[in-house]
Amino acid sequence: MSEANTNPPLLSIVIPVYNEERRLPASLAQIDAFLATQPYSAEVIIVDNASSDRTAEIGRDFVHEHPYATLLYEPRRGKGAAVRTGMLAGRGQYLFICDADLSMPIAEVNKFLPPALDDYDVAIASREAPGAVRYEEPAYRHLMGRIFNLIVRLLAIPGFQDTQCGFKCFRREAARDIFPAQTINGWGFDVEVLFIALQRHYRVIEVPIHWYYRASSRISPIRDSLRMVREVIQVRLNGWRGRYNHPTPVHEPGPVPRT
Ligand SMILES: Nc1nc2c(ncn2[C@@H]2O[C@H](COP(=O)(O)OP(=O)(O)OP(=O)(O)O)[C@@H](O)[C@H]2O)c(=O)[nH]1
Ligand SMILES: [Mg+2]
Repeated sequence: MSEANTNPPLLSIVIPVYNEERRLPASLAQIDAFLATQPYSAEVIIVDNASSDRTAEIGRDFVHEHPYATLLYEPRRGKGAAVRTGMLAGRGQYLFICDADLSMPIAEVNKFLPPALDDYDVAIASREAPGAVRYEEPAYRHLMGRIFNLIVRLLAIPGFQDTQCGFKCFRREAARDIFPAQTINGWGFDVEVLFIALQRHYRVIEVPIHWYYRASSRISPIRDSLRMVREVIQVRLNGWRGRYNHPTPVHEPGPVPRT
């Protein structure tokens, strides 16, 4: 890595974090070791909202020791809110959403970058596309994911087998057009940003990855699943009402203006 502080980097890695004191230190260490071996420049943006454990402190310490890293605080709750803030703050040519659990090994990020991949606007990691491998996932979690995907395909986005994986790469121009129009702050934001991307005719592709299940205490299977279905319905209604039809000016920070 070089000159990450002066010139815009090639890659921004955006990590939403909520109560990640157990997983974050190892993940940041792995990302740091990986980036040190890569020829391109990169930055890391950690976005916390109201973690009640030592997450913010861990982030602060890391940022102190690594000039290419930034810690942001997002007052609105939810993964979607944190991701939007990070994606709009990133300076990279490619902006990569990255779950703190690194259930996709970070080295796979190169599958989303030139020279491996270039001809796209949005590339989403897929655990279902041909070539993908899932390790250690309990059958009930896979089943829940398949049912949710069916709902997503019926109601909002036909044609994508996995919209929910926490690793997605956006070309800068696409990110700066799509994320200001995002209205959903919860888990359903993935469906919304893909819906907006497709409506605006961006090239969205699936990238098969190797994915390791990591148990999470953040998702409540029943409550969050119902909320996510409501959010998918909201995306469908927003689409019908034309809410995503017009470009939304970037207003940072503060509430996202509605179209
Ligand atoms: N900032 C922020 N991050 C969040 C919030 N909720 C979840 N996250 C982050 O979103 C990422 C994904 O969360 P996980 O708990 O791994 O959920 P998941 O990957 O969908 O579910 P699993 O398959 O069980 O791992 C992690 O980096 C979390 O820290 C939130 O409210 N705010
Ligand atoms: Mg996870």
